[in-house]
Amino acid sequence: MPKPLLIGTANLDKKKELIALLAGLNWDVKSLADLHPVDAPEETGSTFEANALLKAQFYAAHFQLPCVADDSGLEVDALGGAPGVYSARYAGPGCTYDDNNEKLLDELAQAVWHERSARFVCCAAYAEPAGLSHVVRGTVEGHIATDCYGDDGFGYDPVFVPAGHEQTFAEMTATQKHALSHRGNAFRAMKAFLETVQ
Ligand code: ITT
Repeated sequence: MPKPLLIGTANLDKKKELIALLAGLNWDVKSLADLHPVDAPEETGSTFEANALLKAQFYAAHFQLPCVADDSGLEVDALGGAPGVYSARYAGPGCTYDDNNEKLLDELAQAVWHERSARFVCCAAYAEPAGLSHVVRGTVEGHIATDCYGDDGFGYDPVFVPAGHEQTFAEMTATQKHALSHRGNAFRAMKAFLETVQ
């Protein structure tokens, strides 16, 4: 009988990616939509690791289920690593993905290609109600495009061109993105860990 594993994210775009990335595991994968509603915890950490662990531990304790969560975002070198852990709310409270991309493109308006280097980071955390936890990090290097391109994916995908490619993540299929992405890298490592604690 597979053990239950909760995906602890309130972001439906991330949830869709995590379900795809965790496919094939011998765990009974559940999302927050399968359980009673709960407010997301405040992300008070200053690192992706701390926030990923905080979310996994919060949902694991609240639902008394083993849980995986991710904290992720975009680090732009010319902006000193911003938006970083503030990626979701870069353009202010209640902002949309489009607001964030518009702000980012404005900030980089004067930057030429080699000044537009950036990376996506994803820290994935696993936590059990009894206390066992495990955190892994995945990254993907790339550049910020000069405009938005493509309709797939979410968040900053229309402005992120992974290194060695000419299309943004939003111009790629989900399968192509997962093969390269920060979340793909983090959750391939997490999947290997989950196979050992089943
Ligand atoms: P949860 O905390 O409930 O998981 P969230 O959206 O608040 O949802 P984060 O705090 O980790 O999650 O913020 C991640 C933000 O970083 C996300 O809202 C996007 O703006 C951006 N981001 C992360 N991964 C991305 C990806 O694969 N493609 C594009 N943007 C991404």
